[in-house]
Amino acid sequence: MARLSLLLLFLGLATLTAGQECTHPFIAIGGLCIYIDPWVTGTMEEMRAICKSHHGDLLWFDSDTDCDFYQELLTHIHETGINEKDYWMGITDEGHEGEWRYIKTNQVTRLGPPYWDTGYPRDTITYNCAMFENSRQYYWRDFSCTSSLAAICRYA
Ligand SMILES: [Ca+2]
Repeated sequence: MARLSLLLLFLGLATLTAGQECTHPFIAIGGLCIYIDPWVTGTMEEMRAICKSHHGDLLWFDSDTDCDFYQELLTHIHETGINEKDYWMGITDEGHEGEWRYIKTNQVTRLGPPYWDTGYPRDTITYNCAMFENSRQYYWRDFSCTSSLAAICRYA
């Protein structure tokens, strides 16, 4: 009987993990809870405030070597037809020029492929915020933080 209960417990946990629940307006993408509104745009700071008002933050990755989430995010963006926009993510080198860190975790991001576009980020204090650019097939580039873009929020 104890063995059966244990089995049921394991099955229950497995179901919970597979059918990940996200709080509105977040939806499950690649194992994370993500919120994207392509019609709301603002500076990186403004968009971060919007993410935070939904108990999230601008997108950060847990591991630079795990491309699965990135792949599923891009598939979602293309399949839902919101692939004509550029999006902020939570990466900056503001205050530590040349060292790009996730705002949420303060972890240093890896440079080069598979995320950053060739030649980016550049060596300038004019561009201190990172974005996914539609015209670069959503490879990352550095950009002026005061530009007006949509954002990808992740539940925090
Ligand atoms: Ca910079």
